[in-house]
Amino acid sequence: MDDLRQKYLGAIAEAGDEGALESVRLAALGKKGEISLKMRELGGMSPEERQTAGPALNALKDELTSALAAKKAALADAALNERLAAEWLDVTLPGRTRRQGTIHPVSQVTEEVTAIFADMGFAVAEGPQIETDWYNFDALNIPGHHPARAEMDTFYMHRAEGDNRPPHVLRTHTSPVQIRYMEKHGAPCRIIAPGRVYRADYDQTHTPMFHQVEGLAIDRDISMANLKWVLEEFFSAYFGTKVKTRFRASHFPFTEPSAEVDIQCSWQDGTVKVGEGNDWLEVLGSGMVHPKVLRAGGIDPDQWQGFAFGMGIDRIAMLKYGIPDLRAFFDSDLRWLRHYGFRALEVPSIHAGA
Ligand code: 2NM
Repeated sequence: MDDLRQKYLGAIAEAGDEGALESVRLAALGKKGEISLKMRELGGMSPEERQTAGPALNALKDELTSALAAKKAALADAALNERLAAEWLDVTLPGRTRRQGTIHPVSQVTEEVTAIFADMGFAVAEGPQIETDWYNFDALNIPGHHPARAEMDTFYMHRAEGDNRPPHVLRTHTSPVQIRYMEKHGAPCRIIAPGRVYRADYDQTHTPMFHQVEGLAIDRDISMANLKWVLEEFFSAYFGTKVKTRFRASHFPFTEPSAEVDIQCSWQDGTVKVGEGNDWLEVLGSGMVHPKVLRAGGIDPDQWQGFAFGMGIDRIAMLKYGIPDLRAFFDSDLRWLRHYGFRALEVPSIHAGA
């Protein structure tokens, strides 16, 4: 009995992991374990023998069971300590910072323009960038022979032979958005339509994709005077200083009369400053919406009239933020984006001025 005791207590002490410990348990106390077999032999003993062997075997079984449990707990403790040491984590370490992206000047300026016109009661309208030639041209009183319709200015969508849907183009202005808005909502209306437009043109000052914002205000008695006030209010808010405008007679198919609008500026050492000086900078086209255009939008020109205007977002972004090269806008150069981009959610500091 003592040999058995020594043998299994020794084996338990030596077991290095739970698997080894379980083997020891099975060898001693399992169904075919040495001690279990010995207990089965009790039945064949004389009562006297059984009286001493029985309690002794039971006591040994209890002792080994306790020793196994104690060792199992000790092994689990050791395993946990090992894990805690290996998975040690310094929660005081600073986080790994990831460089934040920036808001593109075009997005920033679109937001600024939208906010200013929203204050004057203009809603924002949007529409598809791929348009039918009816929405992009015919509805705007641009006839088939007009130069703006020539292949060289307009991107036409490819058409498979036998496709007899009307020709589709990449919109060359956001005016089709205004036609769709008139059709859907009727008069009166006051909207701006900012967005991407496309023209087959690429040089120092033109990119084949650029951004426009157009405005449209229709009511019973809207006039050029309202247009002039709205534009001066807009430019003054946008540039943060009183800006005078100059209207020059012009011509567009979709407006009559039409005017090109200049803003007051100064030229000094090759840089422009808006809102001061005696020079003028052309920034905008505008006019009273042509009766044919109103009719194309489903609005009765004998009942309603209104103004419309269009300007380049990229252009006014360059002017306000001193960005010299238009083509860099669309190069996705990270150094340029970090330099001219705006930080998202930037909290104004007390130094930034309210
Ligand atoms: C310009 C110049 C003048 C214009 C016209 C319209 C519409 F759809 F209402 F007829 N939207 N925008 C317009 C008028 C655009 O851009 C230089």
